[in-house]
Amino acid sequence: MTTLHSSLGPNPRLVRMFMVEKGLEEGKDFERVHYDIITGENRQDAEYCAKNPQGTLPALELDDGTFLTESWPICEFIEENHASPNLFGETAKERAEVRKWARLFDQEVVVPMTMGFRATGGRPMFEPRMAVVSEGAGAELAAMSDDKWRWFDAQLGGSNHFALGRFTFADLLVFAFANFGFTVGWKLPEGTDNLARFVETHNARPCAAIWQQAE
Ligand SMILES: N[C@@H](CCC(=O)N[C@@H](CS)C(=O)NCC(=O)O)C(=O)O
Repeated sequence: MTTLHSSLGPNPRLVRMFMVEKGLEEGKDFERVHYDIITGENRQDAEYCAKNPQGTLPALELDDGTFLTESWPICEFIEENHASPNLFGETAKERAEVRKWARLFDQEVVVPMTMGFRATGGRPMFEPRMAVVSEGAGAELAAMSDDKWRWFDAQLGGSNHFALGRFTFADLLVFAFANFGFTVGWKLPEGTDNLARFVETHNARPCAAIWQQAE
């Protein structure tokens, strides 16, 4: 059976949310193996690191032993094998639109937000495990990311979808990282009422339940 190597954190949860949206069930369609990233279990597991030299989670292990890493490409792999419901776009133009929003969010929000968190609130947890920037730089990155959340809020306007006028991977990515923020004490920045409505709306989706589950 396909195995999802998973842990605490937004990236494994993004993939798990994607699987829920696809109607894929844990125990039936895939099994999940959990790693305790707080104790560094993933990085101490030689077999895991041989298959994924980054040592990070998630990874998707296929029946033939293929080991896929990086959350977004894993989601695209799942999309190609489970066409319905479509989450990346039906045509080349649609896929370009969905990937545009996802790429913008990944670069402009996810990178500064996660680097900022690791250097500030998450510092005690991350400093012993990986290189983190100074607390001052972390605060600047967090502020840059909040500015971009505001930009995304303005782009969203009155819609609850970033692309194609329907729920896509771009929405899932934004929704997942908003939820990640909430779990670590972050709040949507002032002046992001559109995003607040977006989050409230998508909270009704079954995939939102992933954020209520203990690991
Ligand atoms: N770019 C990767 C990021 C993976 C990542 O940083 N995962 C975190 C969990 S959200 C992790 O493995 N942290 C533990 C560690 O780095 O030891 C992806 O999209 O999957």
